[in-house]
Amino acid sequence: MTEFVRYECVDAIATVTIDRPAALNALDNATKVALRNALARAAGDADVRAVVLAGAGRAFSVGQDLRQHREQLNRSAQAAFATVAEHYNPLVMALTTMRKPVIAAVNGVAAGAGAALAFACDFRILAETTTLNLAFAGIGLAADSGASWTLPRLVGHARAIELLMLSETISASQALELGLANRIVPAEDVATAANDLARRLAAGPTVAFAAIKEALACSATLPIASALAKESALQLRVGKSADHREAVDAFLNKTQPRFTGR
Ligand code: T3D
Repeated sequence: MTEFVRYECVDAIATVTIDRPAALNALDNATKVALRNALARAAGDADVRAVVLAGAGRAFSVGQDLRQHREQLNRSAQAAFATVAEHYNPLVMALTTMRKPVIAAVNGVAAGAGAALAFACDFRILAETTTLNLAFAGIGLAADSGASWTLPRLVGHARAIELLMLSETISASQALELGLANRIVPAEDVATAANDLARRLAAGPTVAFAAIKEALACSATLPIASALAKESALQLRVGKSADHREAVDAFLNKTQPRFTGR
């Protein structure tokens, strides 16, 4: 828990909440560092088996804090853009390589790096009132925070280029149609829906989930033979897990498996 990011852990679910509601959870450096630390904490805690990323107040996050950005830009572009390597890249790596499922509870507007953080999660639950805007080109920038990697995977190249170049605001229902949202719910139900999904995932085969993420992350850029070799190596790793034995025994005994995440 810090001034700008809350960390709560209940029943194997870590909830990380960006908590600058007065600034629509704009990401200044202090917030980015706190977020990076919170995600590292969730990643490093073997008892955490699912993570929820949320925003406090009416926004998920409006991305880079443009007030701080202007101050830094006034010093030098070097100073302003150091944050990409120092903060945004580690944040996206933490989410995409987290060895447990991560759910974005998108309670409200998500823009720029805020939207990109949601895209780096494994699931996105959107409030039906949420809007998304890639925003980068709107302020004369290219994509960062992994948007050039996640977006085409989620929606394909043609839609990705449209979303990035036109910077148009899209509604939650458009996001659902495009494949950017897994589901949309009334605003007051976002936290519950995210928590319900997290509870279900936290009771699942965590080692297998980590391998599914790893396989999908590299499959798009591998030739089929290499993708098959990767699947086979991962399957061997997962095959040694206690959860695999438990599930096979449970199936053959006609009982329900009790996954422990190991
Ligand atoms: O080195 C680097 O920094 C590169 C990294 C870049 C990563 C990025 O994220 S780039 C993209 C940055 N984000 C944006 O460009 C989004 C800017 N915001 C907006 O376009 C709109 O605010 C929204 C579409 C997100 C929401 O619109 P709306 O009508 O709901 O709210 P609003 O009235 O525009 O904003 C409310 C307040 O939040 C307002 O402050 P005020 O007037 O009440 O004092 C506004 O200035 C402030 N705000 C919104 N976004 C930001 C922000 N303040 C600082 N930074 C923001 N990103």
